[in-house]
Amino acid sequence: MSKILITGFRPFLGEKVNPSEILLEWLKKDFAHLTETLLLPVSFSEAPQQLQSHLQKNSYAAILMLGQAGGRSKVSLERVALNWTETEHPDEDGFKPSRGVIQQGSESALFTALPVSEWKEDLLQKNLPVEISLSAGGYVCNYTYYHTLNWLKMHDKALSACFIHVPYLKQQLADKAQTTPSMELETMKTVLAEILFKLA
Ligand code: PCA
Repeated sequence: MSKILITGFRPFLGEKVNPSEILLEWLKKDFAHLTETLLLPVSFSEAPQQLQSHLQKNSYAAILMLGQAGGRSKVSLERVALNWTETEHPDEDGFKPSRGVIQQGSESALFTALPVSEWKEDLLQKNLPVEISLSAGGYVCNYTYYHTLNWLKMHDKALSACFIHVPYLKQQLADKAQTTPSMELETMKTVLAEILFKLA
C-alpha cells in the first residue's frame, strides 16, 4: 500500500522551532507504517524542487503539507493555492520575490481534491479546533502548495495534496504579544491522527 507523504518546514524568520517539524518527528516515530516524511527548507527555489523530485521517484496515496501560520488559532485546512506571491519577508536564502504570479499562463487558483469539508465537519464534531482557510498566505507555503498542485495536474496524477497550517506552540510566545494565539502540540497531533485515519 502506498504511504501518505507528509511534508513540514524548518524554523524560519527567527523562530527556534517550527511545529510542523516537531510533528514530522512524531510521525516518524508513531506513524512510520502509514507515512513518509519530508522536511523542507523555507526556500522559494528549493522547497517545491525537493518535493517534486520526491514525487518523481515515489508513489504516494496522498500528500499532506504542514506549515506554521503564526497568529492563527485553529488548524487551517487550506482549500486553495493561489497563483500569487506577495510578502515582505525574505526566505532562508535571503531571497524576497517580487509581488506577482507564480506560474505565468497557469490557473489563478488550484483547489485540493481532498475532502476538507468532510474532515472539518467530522473534526468539529469531535470538538477539535479546525477551520477551512481560503488563503495559505503569500509566502513559501502557498508557493510550494501551488507548485505541487500544478505539478500533480501537469503529470495527470490521481492523488491530491492538501496544505494544513498549524498555529504557534506556546513555547514560541515568549517574545510576542500575550494575546497571540497558540495551540498544544497534543491537539495538533490529535487532528493529524484523525485525518490520517480517514486517508488510510
Ligand atoms: N510557514 C510559512 C513558510 C514555512 C512555514 O512553516 C508560510 O506559511 O508560508
